[in-house]
Amino acid sequence: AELERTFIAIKPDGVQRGLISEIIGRFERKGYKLVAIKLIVPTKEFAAQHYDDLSSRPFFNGLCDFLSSGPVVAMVWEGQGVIKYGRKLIGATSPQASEPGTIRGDLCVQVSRNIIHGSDGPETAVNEIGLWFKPEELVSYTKNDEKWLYE
Ligand code: YYY
Ligand code: MG
Repeated sequence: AELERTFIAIKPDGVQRGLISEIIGRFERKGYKLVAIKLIVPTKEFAAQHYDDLSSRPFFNGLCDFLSSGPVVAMVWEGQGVIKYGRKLIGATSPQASEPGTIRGDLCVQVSRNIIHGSDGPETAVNEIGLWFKPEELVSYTKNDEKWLYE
């Protein structure tokens, strides 16, 4: 059905805290389709590329150290409105401001340990998917429930 795709990553804190299935479950139950997934420990250089637009911010160095400190679950999710609605599922950047019911609102406390990343728009989605995945790592398939999710 809908080919909109976004890049979602469970950061090292989310992995270490045992929240992989909880986070994947929320995207899965919503009705989005997983089209790529891998567990990877990014280098600091790779983390800096990923967060390239934040390089002038005071927290940039710590952020890149943190993202490269352990395994990250890198994923691509597909579905109608998944970029914008994925950000809604995730919640506000600071967990102190994230609404209850969102991933950050329900599952974490501090902005620098906010467990998940999601692309913030169509352009960043394309760039981030291209940075983290080779084209052949994206799997196109028909999911059985699509005919019940989309008319
Ligand atoms: O897209 P999102 O993750 O919600 O926030 P960004 O503004 O892109 O910042 C990326 C990342 O940086 C954020 O998830 C945590 C960290 N960070 C921080 O440690 N301290 C801040 N004041 C702002 C962001
Ligand atoms: Mg961002």
